[in-house]
Amino acid sequence: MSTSAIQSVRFVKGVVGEDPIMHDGIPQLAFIGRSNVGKSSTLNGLLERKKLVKTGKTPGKTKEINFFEISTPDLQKAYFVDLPGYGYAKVSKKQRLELQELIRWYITHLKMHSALICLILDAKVGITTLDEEYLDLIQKTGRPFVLAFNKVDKINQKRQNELQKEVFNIVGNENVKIFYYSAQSGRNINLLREYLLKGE
Ligand SMILES: Nc1nc2c(ncn2[C@@H]2O[C@H](COP(=O)(O)OP(=O)(O)OP(=O)(O)O)[C@@H](O)[C@H]2O)c(=O)[nH]1
Ligand SMILES: [Mg+2]
Repeated sequence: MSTSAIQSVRFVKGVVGEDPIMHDGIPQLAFIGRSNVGKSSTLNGLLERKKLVKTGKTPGKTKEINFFEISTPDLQKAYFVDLPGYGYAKVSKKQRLELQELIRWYITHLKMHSALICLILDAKVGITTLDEEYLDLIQKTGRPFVLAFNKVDKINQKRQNELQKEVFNIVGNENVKIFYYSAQSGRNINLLREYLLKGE
């Protein structure tokens, strides 16, 4: 068995604001990204449980910040945190702003050393203006992050090379950690899992 195998997982709770779980000392791996980019599918892929987290064709599926507690042989306990997506056009402006506030609140309230943000991007769509805004916010907080392009089953190598250049232009840091994977086909999701769990 791989040393990064996840031994167990359980859903703990969904939060929509201040909650003790934010500060209980257990490290958080947070999945943030546009609505419909595949955050929940990524969690299922990483956990190797197809239907643990609800996913859907209609954007706006996830409405709360959902905490899943996992345990691995190396890392005692951690939370995988599935957030609602940003940028879903088909809800009211009020709802959209509320979700935006919730995501921003989460990012800015994370404890510095006990969190890693996984910003999920759509390999087909590329980095949108909204993605750039959240990336900017994440970078300003100084918290560690990785960029994870999902849905690579929809693109070719040429497009992947273009994305790489786009990232360097935007982030201006050659050391930024980037993943290209598919939650659907499972391609390269093991690389993302290894990194998130072991940092390598
Ligand atoms: N082609 C392809 N489709 C994918 C992939 N990952 C997810 N999808 C599809 O994208 C849609 C959205 O997936 P979700 O996992 O619900 O996305 P989400 O980011 O959690 O969406 P919200 O909760 O609404 O923000 C579903 O129809 C998935 O089947 C992938 O790697 N490739
Ligand atoms: Mg979701």
